[in-house]
Amino acid sequence: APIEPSVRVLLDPDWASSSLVEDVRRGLSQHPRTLPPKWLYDDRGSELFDEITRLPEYYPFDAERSILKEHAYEIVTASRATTLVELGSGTSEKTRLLLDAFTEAGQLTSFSPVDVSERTLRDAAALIAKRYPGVHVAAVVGDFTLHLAHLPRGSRRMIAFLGGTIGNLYLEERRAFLGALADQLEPGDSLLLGTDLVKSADRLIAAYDDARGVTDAFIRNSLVVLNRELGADFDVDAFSYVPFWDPHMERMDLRLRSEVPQRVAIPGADVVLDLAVGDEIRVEISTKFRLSELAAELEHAGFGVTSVWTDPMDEFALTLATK
Ligand code: AVJ
Repeated sequence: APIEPSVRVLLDPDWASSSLVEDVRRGLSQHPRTLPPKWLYDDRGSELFDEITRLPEYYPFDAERSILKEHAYEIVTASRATTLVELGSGTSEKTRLLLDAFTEAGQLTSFSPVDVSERTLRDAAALIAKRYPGVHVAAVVGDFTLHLAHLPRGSRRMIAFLGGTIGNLYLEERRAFLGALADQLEPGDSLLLGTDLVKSADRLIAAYDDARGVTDAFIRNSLVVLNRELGADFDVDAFSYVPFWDPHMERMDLRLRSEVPQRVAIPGADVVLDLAVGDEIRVEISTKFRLSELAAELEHAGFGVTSVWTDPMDEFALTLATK
């Protein structure tokens, strides 16, 4: 029988509500009004994101998978890791390509997926424990921006941060995150970082404004989360979804725009929001990268770039950086 995965919960039961209140209060007082994207992943949001990854327009998922299909063995052997830690692991679907390569190389003793979504994490951990009976699965329910100091120890770790999720962080957050991560790692540990690359605005906009409106529903679900968690009274249909490419910051900027003058009460955060027609709330950014700048950023944080792999169309990159 497979060894049961262990699940360590670092988020206290109140975390979701207290940190949501703070995030909402702080974010909505900024210009533009901003909601932090981690709140997009409630059960419904996780489902919608899963659907996004299967959209024909959403190229990053397939591009990253094609890199892993082609190069996973090279990646794991280059890392020489025996412990794999995955940040923001979600369903860990693509991670199986890494786990298969680790198995083939006979290299892996333990796997730790880290995610804020406990439900998704428990399901993923159970599946993986079953499929890789020789690997010790130690899942962590945690926020990778807060809990880096509690990353599982282990001899020679590879920290995988896939999917382009780092693109969700604002510049200062990204610097702080990479610096804090580097500080936690021992010499020989490595980071496998997935980043989406700068490309034509048309291609980008299509990926974030899909024909079936799945991304619209995903972004709009942020208001449903506030209604449920904070007793807010957002009229979800009184907004339109406005995704655009910001050429200066080189990032997609995904917003909801008020279509009517409205007052929204968010009692759980003690906030009242007065919105005029055209007022916007930014729900998510998705930064796109250039490889030379990314390497400089990683080096500045304390990493050395070992190798970079891209897909055949050079749309997405996986960078292995070593401490
Ligand atoms: C999961 C953060 C990588 O930025 O492309 C997809 C999230 N948002 N469509 C991304 C997302 C809208 C996605 N990441």
